[in-house]
Amino acid sequence: MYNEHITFPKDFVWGTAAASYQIEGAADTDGKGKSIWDEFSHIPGNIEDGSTGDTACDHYHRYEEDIRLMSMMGMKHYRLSLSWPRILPGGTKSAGLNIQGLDFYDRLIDALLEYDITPWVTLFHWDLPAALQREGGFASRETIDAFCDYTDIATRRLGDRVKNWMTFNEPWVFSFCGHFSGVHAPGEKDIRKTLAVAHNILVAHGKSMPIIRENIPGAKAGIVNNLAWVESASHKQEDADAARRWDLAFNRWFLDPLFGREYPDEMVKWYGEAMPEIKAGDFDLIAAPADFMGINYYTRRLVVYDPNDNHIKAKQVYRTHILRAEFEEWEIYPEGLYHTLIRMKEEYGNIPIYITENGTTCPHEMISDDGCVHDPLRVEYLRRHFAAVWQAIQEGADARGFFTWSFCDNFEWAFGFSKRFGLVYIDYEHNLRRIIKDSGHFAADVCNQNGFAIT
Ligand code: IFM
Repeated sequence: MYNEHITFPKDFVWGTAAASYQIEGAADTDGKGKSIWDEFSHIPGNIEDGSTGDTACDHYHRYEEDIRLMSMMGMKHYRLSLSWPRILPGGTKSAGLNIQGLDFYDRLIDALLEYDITPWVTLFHWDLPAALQREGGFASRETIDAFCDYTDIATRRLGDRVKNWMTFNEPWVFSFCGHFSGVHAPGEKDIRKTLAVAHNILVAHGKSMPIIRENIPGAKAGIVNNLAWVESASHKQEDADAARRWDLAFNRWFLDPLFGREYPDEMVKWYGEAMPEIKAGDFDLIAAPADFMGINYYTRRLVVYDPNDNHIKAKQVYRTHILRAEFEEWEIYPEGLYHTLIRMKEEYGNIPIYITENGTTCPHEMISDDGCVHDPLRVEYLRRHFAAVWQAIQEGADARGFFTWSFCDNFEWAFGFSKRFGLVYIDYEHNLRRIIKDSGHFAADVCNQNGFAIT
């Protein structure tokens, strides 16, 4: 038996992450406007367990307790998102600013800093003001301007204390799940709109980057993409082609234009008539230089050809013998994170990367008789993904930080509260009390030691 310690580079950033609609609650409090998720979650049938984010973890009122917990765990960084309609209830500057909303984020940021926790702020984690959706949402180019105004307001107010900014979280999920499969807000099913939304989000990202930089000298800014490692499930040519299309549509559709390469030709031809309007100069805007990219990585996609699929004629397959998390049959495949980081190094200029999300649900999580929450699968999942990042760093990938998803259990979108991703358990039955899970203690140890022992 040997005992070795994996040590991460000095200054490696360890933290946890969460998002406004998933944890804040206070849906109608202190002047907040409605978001598309407030409306979507209230439509019967949209959320698996019939829940809404009206109260969620009540972080709006319990943020101090949450930050104390983070601090007790030794977490030094926290990735949060702002709720756009809490700040601009009608979506636009002209519809009016809600000072109380900004005041909340002021208090939140101050409390983090008091506990020596560095805030990393995402401007858009899907809770678009409902008023903007009524005008076409991100399918309309006017929303790009509204986003820039919102960016300006948020960065002016918080920029003296927040230096790390992310424009959008997971453009793929927002555009495709919200506008193609319709399982997320706003619940549309239209490929033209989907591609327009994806394009306009990228343009909004590019247009807002200089605003962030102008308002905050020394700011670090970037976008967060959810990347999957895609492989063909067989050696058959049709499966290999399907896997290539999956990679193009899921990963490269976003990465290529962000890195100045426009959209991949093969997919442009594939989408044909459904392609969005691209204005002169859009690609230059999208490729605005970024300080880093956030990567949310959860699993590998094993893909086969599927003639019935109405998008790219491809579908994901699941193998039964491999280690998997319960959630959506997500395979536990840390090698995919390693490969993704190496790919960013080799194909996308080795931009500094932060793993802005990684984590898992576990089946049958509960409070044990000893009052603790034992989640060995999550501990194992995290250990393997931390190790994958470490390995990629040894091989030259510029990975600089890791935010575990999520700080606490929360509203998991269309699954409601039925899926738990937290390092901290939320007891929804008993006053939302918080209990640090075994995985929370493990992540805390890794953060405090900047690594862990492998035995
Ligand atoms: O909870 C989500 C998060 O909001 C975005 N990335 C994936 C997580 C788990 O599904």
